Amino acid sequence: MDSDLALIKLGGSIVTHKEVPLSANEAAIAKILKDLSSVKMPKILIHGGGSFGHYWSVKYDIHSKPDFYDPRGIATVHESMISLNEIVIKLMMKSNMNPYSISPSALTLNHKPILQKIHQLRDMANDQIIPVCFGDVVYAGHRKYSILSGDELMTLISSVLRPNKIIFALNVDGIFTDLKNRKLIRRYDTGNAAKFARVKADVTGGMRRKVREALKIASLGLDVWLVNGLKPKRIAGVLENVEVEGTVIKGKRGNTWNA
Ligand code: IP8
Repeated sequence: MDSDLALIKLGGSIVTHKEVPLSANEAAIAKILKDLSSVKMPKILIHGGGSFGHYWSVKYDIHSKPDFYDPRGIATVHESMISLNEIVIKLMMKSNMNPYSISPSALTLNHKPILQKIHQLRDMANDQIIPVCFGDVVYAGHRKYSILSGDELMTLISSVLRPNKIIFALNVDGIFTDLKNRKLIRRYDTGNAAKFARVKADVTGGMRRKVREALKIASLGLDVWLVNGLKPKRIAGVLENVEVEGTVIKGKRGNTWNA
């Protein structure tokens, strides 16, 4: 059975000013937290890297492919993600939430979920603690490292915990049929072959990666929402079953997607 649990990813374009290196968008984060703090359901939060982790991973040419990378780069990317995470955690404390930061290294081994650890996230969420994880550079064994994106974490956690609310918060309203006329796809049934807009990719695949991970999750039979996190009440609205502007990808077991 799918559990009463929300899994929410705040994208890097929401938690940071993407164009300004090492600049957190504290105002946007605080607004989202204000809405979220009034919704009582158990939650797990994930956040992206934006102008922190992505900025440094581009500079040091570190990718999702396990490889030998500059140790200074690995330390720098990780340190920047810890700094960004600390900002998010502090804002959550201010919003009277009970966050608990967990590094993705503690939840995964070679990009696979450590089941017991992932199950503990739900136990913690049921105790009104909000586990907060983030995209990061992780050790991949044999002197290799790789970027594990927050989007990938969404899929790993969804596959184990089957949350009933899975939300990717973006800086756009959802998925558009094409970028020119910006016609929003409000509901996407994975059986149909819809053409998604081609969008600019960043180091971990940007929107394309997000859509691919969302479709993977939907193929587990779980609904996935993509909503604009910069517009008030959209994330909270999904949690409260209020109809909001955005895209819902309807879950259907077995469908796969090659994006
Ligand atoms: O922003 C990747 O996480 P994402 C974070 O969810 C790093 O793709 C360290 C690049």
